[in-house]
Amino acid sequence: MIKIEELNHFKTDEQKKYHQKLRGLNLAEGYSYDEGELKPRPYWPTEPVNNVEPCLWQWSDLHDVICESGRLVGVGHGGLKYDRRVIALTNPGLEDQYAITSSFFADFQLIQPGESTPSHRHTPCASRFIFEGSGWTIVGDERVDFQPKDIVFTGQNPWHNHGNSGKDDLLFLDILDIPLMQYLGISKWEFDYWSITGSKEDHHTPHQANNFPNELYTKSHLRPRFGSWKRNSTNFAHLRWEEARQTLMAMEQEKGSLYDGILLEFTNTETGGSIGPTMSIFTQMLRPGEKTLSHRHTSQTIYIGVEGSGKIFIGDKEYDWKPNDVFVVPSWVWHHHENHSSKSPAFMHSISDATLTAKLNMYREQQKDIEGQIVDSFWQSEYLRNF
Ligand code: GTQ
Ligand code: FE2
Repeated sequence: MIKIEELNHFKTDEQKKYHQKLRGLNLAEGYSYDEGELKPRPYWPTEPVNNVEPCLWQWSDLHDVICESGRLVGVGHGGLKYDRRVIALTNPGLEDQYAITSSFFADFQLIQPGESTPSHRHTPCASRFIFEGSGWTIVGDERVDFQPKDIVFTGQNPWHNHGNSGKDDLLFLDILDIPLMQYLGISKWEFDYWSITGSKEDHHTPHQANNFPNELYTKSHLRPRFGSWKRNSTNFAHLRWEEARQTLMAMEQEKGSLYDGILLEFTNTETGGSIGPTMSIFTQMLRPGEKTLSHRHTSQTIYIGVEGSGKIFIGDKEYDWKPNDVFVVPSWVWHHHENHSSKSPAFMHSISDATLTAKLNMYREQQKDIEGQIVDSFWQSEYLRNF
Protein backbone atom coordinates (compact mmCIF):
# COMPACT_ATOMS: atom_id res chain seq x y z
CA MET A 1 0.00 0.00 0.00
CA ILE A 2 1.52 3.28 -1.11
CA LYS A 3 -0.34 6.23 0.34
CA ILE A 4 -0.72 9.45 -1.63
CA GLU A 5 1.31 12.06 0.23
CA GLU A 6 0.00 14.89 2.34
CA LEU A 7 -0.42 18.28 0.77
CA ASN A 8 2.60 19.85 2.48
CA HIS A 9 4.68 20.19 -0.67
CA PHE A 10 2.04 22.28 -2.41
CA LYS A 11 3.11 25.89 -2.19
CA THR A 12 0.83 28.05 -4.29
CA ASP A 13 -2.94 28.26 -4.26
CA GLU A 14 -2.87 27.27 -7.90
CA GLN A 15 -1.00 24.04 -7.09
CA LYS A 16 -3.44 23.23 -4.29
CA LYS A 17 -6.43 23.93 -6.48
CA TYR A 18 -5.02 21.80 -9.26
CA HIS A 19 -4.44 18.95 -6.76
CA GLN A 20 -8.07 19.09 -5.62
CA LYS A 21 -9.22 19.09 -9.23
CA LEU A 22 -7.14 15.97 -9.95
CA ARG A 23 -8.38 14.16 -6.81
CA GLY A 24 -11.96 14.84 -7.90
CA LEU A 25 -11.18 12.98 -11.12
CA ASN A 26 -9.55 10.00 -9.34
CA LEU A 27 -6.11 11.28 -10.28
CA ALA A 28 -3.00 12.40 -8.37
CA GLU A 29 0.24 14.13 -9.26
CA GLY A 30 3.22 11.86 -9.90
CA TYR A 31 5.67 14.64 -9.14
CA SER A 32 6.36 17.10 -6.35
CA TYR A 33 6.91 20.86 -6.30
CA ASP A 34 9.77 20.59 -3.82
CA GLU A 35 12.63 22.73 -5.03
CA GLY A 36 16.23 21.71 -5.40
CA GLU A 37 17.26 18.08 -5.73
CA LEU A 38 15.04 15.38 -7.11
CA LYS A 39 12.91 13.93 -4.32
CA PRO A 40 11.76 10.49 -5.40
CA ARG A 41 8.02 9.97 -5.09
CA PRO A 42 6.83 7.38 -2.54
CA TYR A 43 6.30 4.96 -5.40
CA TRP A 44 9.97 5.43 -6.38
CA PRO A 45 11.87 4.15 -3.33
CA THR A 46 15.62 4.22 -3.82
CA GLU A 47 16.13 1.07 -1.73
CA PRO A 48 14.02 -2.14 -1.89
CA VAL A 49 12.27 -1.59 1.44
CA ASN A 50 8.76 -0.90 2.67
CA ASN A 51 7.27 0.20 5.98
CA VAL A 52 7.81 -3.10 7.77
CA GLU A 53 9.78 -2.59 10.99
CA PRO A 54 11.97 -4.96 12.98
CA CYS A 55 10.04 -6.22 15.99
CA LEU A 56 10.35 -8.81 18.75
CA TRP A 57 7.41 -10.45 20.55
CA GLN A 58 8.64 -12.00 23.80
CA TRP A 59 6.95 -15.20 24.86
CA SER A 60 7.34 -14.29 28.53
CA ASP A 61 5.16 -11.18 27.95
CA LEU A 62 2.60 -12.95 25.84
CA HIS A 63 1.86 -16.39 27.21
CA ASP A 64 -0.60 -15.32 29.90
CA VAL A 65 -2.25 -12.69 27.71
CA ILE A 66 -2.96 -15.26 25.00
CA CYS A 67 -4.32 -17.78 27.51
CA GLU A 68 -6.62 -15.06 28.89
CA SER A 69 -8.54 -15.09 25.59
CA GLY A 70 -9.74 -18.58 26.58
CA ARG A 71 -12.03 -17.02 29.18
CA LEU A 72 -13.48 -14.49 26.73
CA VAL A 73 -14.32 -16.59 23.71
CA GLY A 74 -15.04 -20.27 23.06
CA VAL A 75 -14.21 -22.34 20.01
CA GLY A 76 -17.01 -23.53 17.74
CA HIS A 77 -20.05 -21.91 16.14
CA GLY A 78 -22.50 -19.37 17.57
CA GLY A 79 -23.01 -17.84 20.99
CA LEU A 80 -19.76 -16.76 22.52
CA LYS A 81 -17.92 -19.16 20.25
CA TYR A 82 -15.75 -18.35 17.32
CA ASP A 83 -14.22 -20.70 14.78
CA ARG A 84 -10.60 -19.82 15.60
CA ARG A 85 -9.42 -18.27 18.86
CA VAL A 86 -6.49 -16.27 17.57
CA ILE A 87 -4.59 -13.12 18.46
CA ALA A 88 -2.87 -11.45 15.50
CA LEU A 89 0.68 -10.05 15.59
CA THR A 90 0.69 -6.54 14.13
CA ASN A 91 3.82 -4.98 12.71
CA PRO A 92 4.30 -1.47 14.19
CA GLY A 93 5.26 -0.15 10.73
CA LEU A 94 2.06 -1.41 9.11
CA GLU A 95 -0.62 0.68 10.74
CA ASP A 96 -3.90 -1.07 11.45
CA GLN A 97 -3.18 -4.00 9.19
CA TYR A 98 -3.56 -7.69 9.93
CA ALA A 99 0.04 -8.21 8.87
CA ILE A 100 3.36 -9.11 10.51
CA THR A 101 5.20 -8.37 7.23
CA SER A 102 3.72 -6.95 4.04
CA SER A 103 3.31 -10.48 2.68
CA PHE A 104 2.43 -12.55 5.77
CA PHE A 105 -0.16 -12.60 8.54
CA ALA A 106 0.66 -14.24 11.87
CA ASP A 107 -1.40 -15.12 14.91
CA PHE A 108 -1.16 -16.92 18.23
CA GLN A 109 -3.83 -19.60 18.46
CA LEU A 110 -5.17 -21.10 21.70
CA ILE A 111 -7.09 -24.38 21.83
CA GLN A 112 -8.07 -25.50 25.31
CA PRO A 113 -8.21 -29.14 26.47
CA GLY A 114 -11.04 -31.03 24.78
CA GLU A 115 -11.67 -28.35 22.17
CA SER A 116 -11.45 -28.71 18.41
CA THR A 117 -12.06 -26.10 15.74
CA PRO A 118 -14.65 -26.23 12.97
CA SER A 119 -13.19 -26.89 9.52
CA HIS A 120 -12.51 -24.31 6.91
CA ARG A 121 -10.44 -23.88 3.80
CA HIS A 122 -8.77 -20.93 2.17
CA THR A 123 -6.48 -20.03 -0.70
CA PRO A 124 -3.69 -18.67 1.56
CA CYS A 125 -1.25 -21.37 2.66
CA ALA A 126 -0.28 -21.77 6.30
CA SER A 127 2.54 -22.90 8.51
CA ARG A 128 2.03 -23.60 12.19
CA PHE A 129 4.71 -23.67 14.86
CA ILE A 130 3.73 -25.48 18.05
CA PHE A 131 4.69 -23.62 21.25
CA GLU A 132 3.24 -25.95 23.87
CA GLY A 133 0.65 -28.62 24.49
CA SER A 134 -0.24 -31.55 22.30
CA GLY A 135 -2.73 -31.78 19.52
CA TRP A 136 -3.52 -32.67 15.98
CA THR A 137 -4.44 -31.15 12.71
CA ILE A 138 -6.44 -32.82 9.96
CA VAL A 139 -5.77 -31.65 6.43
CA GLY A 140 -7.86 -33.24 3.69
CA ASP A 141 -8.05 -36.80 4.95
CA GLU A 142 -4.72 -36.93 6.72
CA ARG A 143 -4.19 -36.45 10.40
CA VAL A 144 -0.96 -35.51 12.06
CA ASP A 145 -0.28 -35.47 15.76
CA PHE A 146 2.24 -32.82 16.56
CA GLN A 147 4.60 -31.95 19.39
CA PRO A 148 6.04 -28.66 20.62
CA LYS A 149 8.70 -27.19 18.27
CA ASP A 150 7.27 -29.03 15.23
CA ILE A 151 6.05 -27.19 12.14
CA VAL A 152 3.00 -28.25 10.16
CA PHE A 153 2.48 -26.82 6.69
CA THR A 154 -0.97 -26.59 5.06
CA GLY A 155 -1.11 -25.86 1.33
CA GLN A 156 -3.58 -23.89 -0.74
CA ASN A 157 -7.21 -24.72 -0.08
CA PRO A 158 -7.54 -28.17 1.54
CA TRP A 159 -10.20 -28.40 4.28
CA HIS A 160 -8.58 -28.51 7.73
CA ASN A 161 -9.21 -28.29 11.44
CA HIS A 162 -7.21 -28.58 14.63
CA GLY A 163 -7.74 -30.04 18.10
CA ASN A 164 -6.20 -30.33 21.54
CA SER A 165 -5.60 -33.93 22.61
CA GLY A 166 -3.86 -33.15 25.90
CA LYS A 167 -4.67 -31.90 29.39
CA ASP A 168 -3.00 -28.50 28.98
CA ASP A 169 -3.61 -25.53 26.73
CA LEU A 170 -2.42 -25.95 23.16
CA LEU A 171 -0.69 -22.87 21.79
CA PHE A 172 0.69 -22.41 18.30
CA LEU A 173 1.72 -19.72 15.85
CA ASP A 174 -0.06 -19.56 12.48
CA ILE A 175 1.69 -17.82 9.59
CA LEU A 176 -0.23 -17.36 6.33
CA ASP A 177 0.28 -15.40 3.10
CA ILE A 178 -3.02 -13.57 3.67
CA PRO A 179 -1.83 -9.97 2.98
CA LEU A 180 -0.26 -11.07 -0.28
CA MET A 181 -3.35 -12.98 -1.42
CA GLN A 182 -5.58 -10.11 -0.33
CA TYR A 183 -3.43 -7.59 -2.23
CA LEU A 184 -3.78 -9.68 -5.38
CA GLY A 185 -7.52 -10.19 -4.88
CA ILE A 186 -7.22 -13.96 -4.55
CA SER A 187 -7.83 -14.53 -0.84
CA LYS A 188 -10.93 -16.74 -0.53
CA TRP A 189 -12.36 -18.56 2.49
CA GLU A 190 -15.07 -21.20 3.00
CA PHE A 191 -16.41 -22.32 6.35
CA ASP A 192 -18.04 -25.44 7.72
CA TYR A 193 -21.46 -24.25 8.92
CA TRP A 194 -22.94 -27.68 9.43
CA SER A 195 -23.16 -27.39 13.18
CA ILE A 196 -25.35 -24.28 12.91
CA THR A 197 -27.38 -25.02 9.79
CA GLY A 198 -27.66 -28.80 10.23
CA SER A 199 -27.36 -29.01 6.46
CA LYS A 200 -25.22 -31.82 5.08
CA GLU A 201 -24.23 -29.50 2.25
CA ASP A 202 -22.60 -27.21 4.75
CA HIS A 203 -20.67 -30.08 6.29
CA HIS A 204 -17.03 -30.15 5.35
CA THR A 205 -15.26 -31.71 8.28
CA PRO A 206 -12.40 -33.67 6.76
CA HIS A 207 -12.74 -37.34 7.56
CA GLN A 208 -9.91 -38.78 9.51
CA ALA A 209 -8.37 -41.33 7.18
CA ASN A 210 -5.26 -42.30 9.05
CA ASN A 211 -2.33 -41.00 10.94
CA PHE A 212 -0.25 -41.02 7.80
CA PRO A 213 3.26 -42.39 8.33
CA ASN A 214 4.73 -39.89 5.92
CA GLU A 215 8.14 -40.19 7.54
CA LEU A 216 8.32 -43.55 5.75
CA TYR A 217 8.75 -41.75 2.49
CA THR A 218 9.77 -38.18 3.29
CA LYS A 219 13.15 -39.60 4.25
CA SER A 220 13.52 -41.61 1.06
CA HIS A 221 13.02 -41.34 -2.67
CA LEU A 222 10.28 -43.95 -2.70
CA ARG A 223 6.85 -42.60 -3.53
CA PRO A 224 3.79 -44.82 -2.99
CA ARG A 225 1.59 -44.66 -6.09
CA PHE A 226 -1.56 -46.32 -4.80
CA GLY A 227 -4.66 -45.40 -2.84
CA SER A 228 -4.45 -42.79 -0.13
CA TRP A 229 -0.66 -42.98 -0.32
CA LYS A 230 -0.74 -40.79 -3.40
CA ARG A 231 -0.53 -37.66 -1.31
CA ASN A 232 2.48 -35.41 -1.42
CA SER A 233 3.76 -32.47 0.59
CA THR A 234 2.02 -29.86 -1.56
CA ASN A 235 -1.11 -29.96 0.63
CA PHE A 236 0.44 -30.98 3.85
CA ALA A 237 3.84 -31.48 5.42
CA HIS A 238 5.15 -32.07 8.92
CA LEU A 239 8.59 -31.06 10.19
CA ARG A 240 9.31 -33.00 13.36
CA TRP A 241 11.63 -31.13 15.68
CA GLU A 242 13.30 -34.32 16.84
CA GLU A 243 14.32 -35.13 13.28
CA ALA A 244 15.29 -31.53 12.43
CA ARG A 245 17.43 -31.26 15.56
CA GLN A 246 19.17 -34.56 14.87
CA THR A 247 19.96 -33.49 11.32
CA LEU A 248 21.27 -30.08 12.42
CA MET A 249 23.43 -31.68 15.13
CA ALA A 250 24.84 -34.18 12.64
CA MET A 251 26.13 -31.19 10.64
CA GLU A 252 27.70 -29.46 13.61
CA GLN A 253 31.23 -29.80 12.23
CA GLU A 254 30.37 -28.39 8.81
CA LYS A 255 31.53 -24.90 7.93
CA GLY A 256 27.94 -23.86 7.34
CA SER A 257 26.93 -20.42 6.13
CA LEU A 258 28.91 -17.36 7.27
CA TYR A 259 25.57 -15.55 7.53
CA ASP A 260 23.29 -18.22 8.98
CA GLY A 261 25.38 -20.96 10.56
CA ILE A 262 23.89 -24.38 9.86
CA LEU A 263 20.80 -23.56 7.80
CA LEU A 264 18.43 -26.18 6.38
CA GLU A 265 15.37 -25.62 4.26
CA PHE A 266 12.16 -27.58 4.89
CA THR A 267 11.36 -28.45 1.29
CA ASN A 268 8.48 -29.86 -0.68
CA THR A 269 9.37 -33.54 -0.98
CA GLU A 270 7.85 -33.81 -4.45
CA THR A 271 9.49 -30.82 -6.10
CA GLY A 272 12.56 -30.31 -3.93
CA GLY A 273 11.66 -26.60 -3.99
CA SER A 274 10.15 -24.36 -1.36
CA ILE A 275 7.47 -25.85 0.87
CA GLY A 276 4.81 -23.51 -0.53
CA PRO A 277 4.71 -21.42 -3.69
CA THR A 278 4.97 -18.21 -1.66
CA MET A 279 6.54 -19.47 1.53
CA SER A 280 10.02 -20.72 2.43
CA ILE A 281 10.63 -22.44 5.76
CA PHE A 282 14.07 -22.90 7.31
CA THR A 283 15.46 -24.38 10.48
CA GLN A 284 18.92 -23.41 11.70
CA MET A 285 21.54 -23.84 14.36
CA LEU A 286 24.08 -21.35 15.73
CA ARG A 287 26.82 -23.31 17.40
CA PRO A 288 28.11 -22.34 20.87
CA GLY A 289 29.86 -18.97 20.55
CA GLU A 290 28.97 -18.63 16.87
CA LYS A 291 28.64 -15.07 15.50
CA THR A 292 27.54 -14.72 11.93
CA LEU A 293 28.57 -12.01 9.50
CA SER A 294 26.08 -9.42 8.36
CA HIS A 295 24.01 -9.66 5.20
CA ARG A 296 20.82 -8.23 3.77
CA HIS A 297 18.43 -9.58 1.19
CA THR A 298 15.18 -8.87 -0.58
CA SER A 299 12.97 -11.15 1.48
CA GLN A 300 11.13 -10.61 4.74
CA THR A 301 11.77 -13.13 7.49
CA ILE A 302 9.84 -14.17 10.59
CA TYR A 303 12.03 -16.01 13.10
CA ILE A 304 10.92 -18.21 15.99
CA GLY A 305 13.33 -19.09 18.81
CA VAL A 306 13.27 -22.85 19.36
CA GLU A 307 16.02 -23.83 21.81
CA GLY A 308 18.88 -22.03 23.51
CA SER A 309 19.04 -18.26 23.20
CA GLY A 310 20.66 -15.67 20.97
CA LYS A 311 21.02 -12.11 19.90
CA ILE A 312 20.00 -10.68 16.58
CA PHE A 313 21.24 -7.33 15.28
CA ILE A 314 18.83 -5.78 12.77
CA GLY A 315 19.89 -2.39 11.35
CA ASP A 316 20.54 -0.21 14.42
CA LYS A 317 18.45 -2.42 16.72
CA GLU A 318 19.42 -5.49 18.72
CA TYR A 319 17.21 -8.06 20.36
CA ASP A 320 17.86 -10.90 22.79
CA TRP A 321 15.67 -13.85 21.97
CA LYS A 322 14.63 -16.93 23.93
CA PRO A 323 12.59 -20.00 22.99
CA ASN A 324 9.13 -19.17 21.58
CA ASP A 325 10.02 -15.52 20.95
CA VAL A 326 9.01 -14.29 17.50
CA PHE A 327 10.94 -11.61 15.62
CA VAL A 328 10.88 -9.99 12.20
CA VAL A 329 13.68 -8.96 9.84
CA PRO A 330 12.37 -6.61 7.12
CA SER A 331 13.55 -6.71 3.54
CA TRP A 332 17.01 -5.27 2.76
CA VAL A 333 18.07 -4.51 6.34
CA TRP A 334 21.54 -5.60 7.47
CA HIS A 335 21.36 -8.28 10.17
CA HIS A 336 23.48 -10.87 11.91
CA HIS A 337 23.13 -13.48 14.65
CA GLU A 338 25.11 -14.24 17.80
CA ASN A 339 24.97 -17.20 20.16
CA HIS A 340 26.63 -16.06 23.40
CA SER A 341 26.48 -19.42 25.12
CA SER A 342 29.78 -21.28 25.23
CA LYS A 343 28.00 -24.58 25.85
CA SER A 344 24.63 -24.73 24.13
CA PRO A 345 23.65 -24.44 20.51
CA ALA A 346 20.86 -22.00 19.64
CA PHE A 347 18.10 -23.16 17.30
CA MET A 348 15.62 -21.09 15.30
CA HIS A 349 12.98 -21.73 12.69
CA SER A 350 12.25 -19.05 10.11
CA ILE A 351 9.53 -18.42 7.57
CA SER A 352 10.10 -16.04 4.68
CA ASP A 353 8.88 -14.93 1.28
CA ALA A 354 12.31 -15.58 -0.34
CA THR A 355 10.84 -18.13 -2.74
CA LEU A 356 8.37 -15.52 -3.94
CA THR A 357 10.87 -12.74 -4.61
CA ALA A 358 13.11 -15.34 -6.29
CA LYS A 359 10.22 -16.38 -8.56
CA LEU A 360 9.85 -12.73 -9.53
CA ASN A 361 13.60 -12.64 -10.41
CA MET A 362 14.04 -10.12 -7.59
CA TYR A 363 15.99 -12.06 -4.98
CA ARG A 364 19.04 -9.95 -4.18
CA GLU A 365 21.59 -10.42 -1.43
CA GLN A 366 24.57 -8.41 -0.15
CA GLN A 367 27.13 -9.86 2.22
CA LYS A 368 29.78 -8.23 4.41
CA ASP A 369 33.14 -9.57 5.55
CA ILE A 370 34.49 -9.41 9.09
CA GLU A 371 35.71 -5.81 8.50
CA GLY A 372 32.25 -4.77 7.41
CA GLN A 373 33.21 -4.44 3.74
CA ILE A 374 30.69 -5.63 1.20
CA VAL A 375 32.25 -8.74 -0.31
CA ASP A 376 29.48 -10.16 -2.43
CA SER A 377 26.41 -8.70 -3.97
CA PHE A 378 24.18 -10.56 -6.31
CA TRP A 379 20.78 -10.80 -7.89
CA GLN A 380 19.26 -14.26 -7.89
CA SER A 381 22.21 -16.63 -8.50
CA GLU A 382 21.80 -19.94 -6.69
CA TYR A 383 18.51 -18.99 -5.05
CA LEU A 384 16.61 -19.35 -8.28
CA ARG A 385 17.77 -22.91 -8.62
CA ASN A 386 17.11 -23.82 -5.01
CA PHE A 387 13.71 -22.26 -4.68
O1 GTQ B 1 -6.26 -22.18 12.27
O2 GTQ B 1 -6.66 -22.67 10.23
O3 GTQ B 1 -6.36 -17.12 12.28
O4 GTQ B 1 -5.96 -20.91 8.60
C1 GTQ B 1 -6.06 -17.72 10.15
C2 GTQ B 1 -5.96 -18.67 9.23
C3 GTQ B 1 -6.37 -19.43 11.73
C4 GTQ B 1 -6.40 -21.85 11.11
C5 GTQ B 1 -6.26 -18.10 11.39
C6 GTQ B 1 -6.07 -20.00 9.54
C7 GTQ B 1 -6.27 -20.40 10.81
FE1 FE2 C 1 -6.99 -22.32 8.24
